[in-house]
Amino acid sequence: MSAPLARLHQQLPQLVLRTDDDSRQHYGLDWTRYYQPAPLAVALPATVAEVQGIVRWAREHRVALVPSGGRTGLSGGAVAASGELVVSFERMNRIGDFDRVARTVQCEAGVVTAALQQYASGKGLYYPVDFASSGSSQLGGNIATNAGGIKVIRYGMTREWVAGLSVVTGTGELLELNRGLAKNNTGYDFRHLFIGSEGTLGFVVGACMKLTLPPPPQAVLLLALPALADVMRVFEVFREGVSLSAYEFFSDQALGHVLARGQLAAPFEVRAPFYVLLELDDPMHSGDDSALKLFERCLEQGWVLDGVLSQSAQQAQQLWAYRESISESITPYTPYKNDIAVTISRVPAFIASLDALLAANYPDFEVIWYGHIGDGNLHINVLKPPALALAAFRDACEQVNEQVFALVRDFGGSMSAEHGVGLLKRDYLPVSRSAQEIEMMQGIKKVFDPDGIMNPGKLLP
Ligand code: 2HG
Ligand code: ZN
Repeated sequence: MSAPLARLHQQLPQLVLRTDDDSRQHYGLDWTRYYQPAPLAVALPATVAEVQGIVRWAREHRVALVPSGGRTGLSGGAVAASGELVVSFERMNRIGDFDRVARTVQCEAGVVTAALQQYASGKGLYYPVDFASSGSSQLGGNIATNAGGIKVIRYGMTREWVAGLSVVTGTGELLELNRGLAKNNTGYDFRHLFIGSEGTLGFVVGACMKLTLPPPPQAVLLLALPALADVMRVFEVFREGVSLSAYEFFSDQALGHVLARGQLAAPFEVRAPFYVLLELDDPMHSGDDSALKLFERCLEQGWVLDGVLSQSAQQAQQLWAYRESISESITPYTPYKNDIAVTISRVPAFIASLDALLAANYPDFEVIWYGHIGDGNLHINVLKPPALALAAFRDACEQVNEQVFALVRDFGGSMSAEHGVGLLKRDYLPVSRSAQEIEMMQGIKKVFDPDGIMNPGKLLP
């Protein structure tokens, strides 16, 4: 054990510290497959006081700290590749202090998203932020990255659900931000500054999360579409007539990879170039047949080739599986990921230009399209040909990025809609934020983290 680590152990004898290779590998990496983990060690605090002790020790010894939640991030925000101390929140996973009247509950940072969903459901309530990684992602990470997911169209991002935030800053200070209040107009709301800050200002140690009433039973409508342009035509039709809780799309190539795993049968007899998945209030339950009428209208227009409406909650889940398994099913191809967004009204023009650009620039690579298109958010995954070295592949993709991001900029879009910036997209921050903004961000970081020990190298160029 190095001298600083021995000192940490001396100062916090109860703190669980791991220095073995397996732990350093495991906790030093998230789902981004572009880095080699190389942390100094892993600390697993059980209390806020231990987190504060770690930060004070890190200041004294100038050791960089990397927060670690479920490590399901896709931009390298939780990667420790440069001798940092990883601080895992998995032992801080208590849910308590439920307030039925305020509809809030206090959670520690390491609470798994699905555990909060289950807790809410046990109270007859609902926590709506949801994604394929809900079973392993943790609230602290969701908050630090302002995670989005599949129901943003109705419920917004994680930011909307944080009524109070407990953070330990880079000086070891504990801040209790907003304390669950619905109204609190007392100046700068630091809570929102920490949400999405990717651990660069301080660590989220706890949060007062909002809950809501469960929606009526939801049904899933999966539609097969003849062309990319129809994705938004169909959206506009349904948007006018029903309340959507999800509007997702994916290409036939994406479906092909899901089906290749052999766990799901094809949803339609004939394959189509694109599919959209809509989640809406179940017409069989509400007796409202608007969704079926809208479906017929799209069919008559030729914008839809076929469709299936779930007849049970179980079938709805099966239909969701086509969309939710895409990311995992292409993981073996070490995809290069872009997660971009434009304003919803500009999506049709944007996807037409992007389609032409990708077709011209990636003649030899398979490009997989999918995403939360009802939020204007596209996940573009370029698959690595098995014979190509990772570094050469990444270089090739980054060259194309220049043009992709020029287009994003022209459309006033975001270069990272929901996956955050981390290490992977750090150098592209100027695509979405002005030089003045970035300078101000750096100034803000200095206020909360004067020694630059909180997740250094992430987010800010
Ligand atoms: C999803 O929407 C996730 O499935 C992952 O955000 C996206 O792997 C991706 O590109
Ligand atoms: Zn997504």
